[in-house]
Amino acid sequence: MMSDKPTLPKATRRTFLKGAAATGTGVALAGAAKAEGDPLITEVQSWAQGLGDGVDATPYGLPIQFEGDVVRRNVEWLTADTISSINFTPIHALDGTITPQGCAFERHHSGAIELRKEDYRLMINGMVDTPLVFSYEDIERFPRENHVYFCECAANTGMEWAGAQLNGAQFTHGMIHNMEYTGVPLRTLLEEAGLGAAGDLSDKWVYIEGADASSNGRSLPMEKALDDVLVAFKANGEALRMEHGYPVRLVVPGWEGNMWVKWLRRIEVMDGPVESREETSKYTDTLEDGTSRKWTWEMDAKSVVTSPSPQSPITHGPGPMVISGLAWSGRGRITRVDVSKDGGKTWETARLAKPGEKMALTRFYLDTEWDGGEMLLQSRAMDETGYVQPTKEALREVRGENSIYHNNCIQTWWVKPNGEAENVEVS
Ligand SMILES: Nc1nc2c(c(=O)[nH]1)N[C@H]1C(S)=C(S)[C@@H](COP(=O)(O)O)O[C@H]1N2
Ligand SMILES: [Mo]
Repeated sequence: MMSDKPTLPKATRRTFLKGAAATGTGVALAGAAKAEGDPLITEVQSWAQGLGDGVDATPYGLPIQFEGDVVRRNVEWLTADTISSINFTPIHALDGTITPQGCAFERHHSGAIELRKEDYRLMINGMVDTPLVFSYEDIERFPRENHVYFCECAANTGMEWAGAQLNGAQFTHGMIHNMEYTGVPLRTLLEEAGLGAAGDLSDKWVYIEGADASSNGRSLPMEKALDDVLVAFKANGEALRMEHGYPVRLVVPGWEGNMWVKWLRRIEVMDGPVESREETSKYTDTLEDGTSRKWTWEMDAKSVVTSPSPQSPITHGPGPMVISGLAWSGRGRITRVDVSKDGGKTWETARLAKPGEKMALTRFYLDTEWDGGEMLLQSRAMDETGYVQPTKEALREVRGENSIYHNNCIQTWWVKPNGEAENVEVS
């Protein structure tokens, strides 16, 4: 991140200017502070006059104290207590795409449980040739895979249906995280138990339960179970955190977070869905006419500008600036993201930091100039199926305002001349 304080060393500065000319953003104005009269340049600082911490000061490191406000946060009035509740990833302060586990949102129905690997058991039963029980160690002996996927709670952005409500990308869009999972394909374990007894697999289901009191039971069509679902035990290289399902959770790429059963305990092969609480009274969408949609598993393409945003105002004045955000789709790759500064009247195509990956977060940037005026900032994602993220108005026309889940509308931030931003609705 460019600060407006230090003067860049000559060589760096020249390369930098060349780069700036190439992208045509005229970044030459940024970083124009003077060395003269700046004690941070002219005087030897305290940190250069003594020794720093030894290597074992923090055997498992935490972020430096100055980043101490980049934490998960909950919204107290949303739920009666913190046991059956949710908190939000500080997406306004992160960059790149990988969410560190320590600040990845949590959603529990009966609290996060402490389950030792030694006490861990996974049962596969029902219409299988041989019902099996795996220990943690057993699972680690099957061939494993690594994949990066986003997990989005279906309730993400759910508070915004009726109007702009929560003031910050963390709260409007922070029920999402994106990690690199290590795990065994669910297919492998089902095949180990043998699916001959299930006969024709095209109309079969699996019912998935967690070991916590809520169990969070969900039915999953066999087709998905045999496709890309993972029985995961590592995230971002290390063991799952307790709050994310240690020691083993289900990873259901592109599908609503509720199906990502944590503390995975039992998988039953069945000839139909269970229609449990979590897939009937919850995680269904009531439409205008009072009927409800069910089995809305896939997360539609969505995006949000993470900076600037209400918790991440512009602090540097007019001139070069980076607008940044995240885009994702439960149906595959993000192919393009457009950014509007005028509430959707005109659009510019953003730069994707990397080509979109299937069912994973994609980082976008718009390297641009700020004239110091107001902006109505929006982003609009497109995925490989040709789907375009809808406006709030368009979504309401189809879905009405009774919904909680699956709100993937275009978000607007009103950026003011003083650099502050506010959650507003323009369509
Ligand atoms: N066993 C169990 N699994 C669960 C839940 C739960 O309460 N218990 N919550 C679900 C919901 S609603 C979501 S959105 C995701 C959240 O995963 P996270 O807490 O790792 O962010 O886990 C799902 N899996
Ligand atoms: Mo959820």
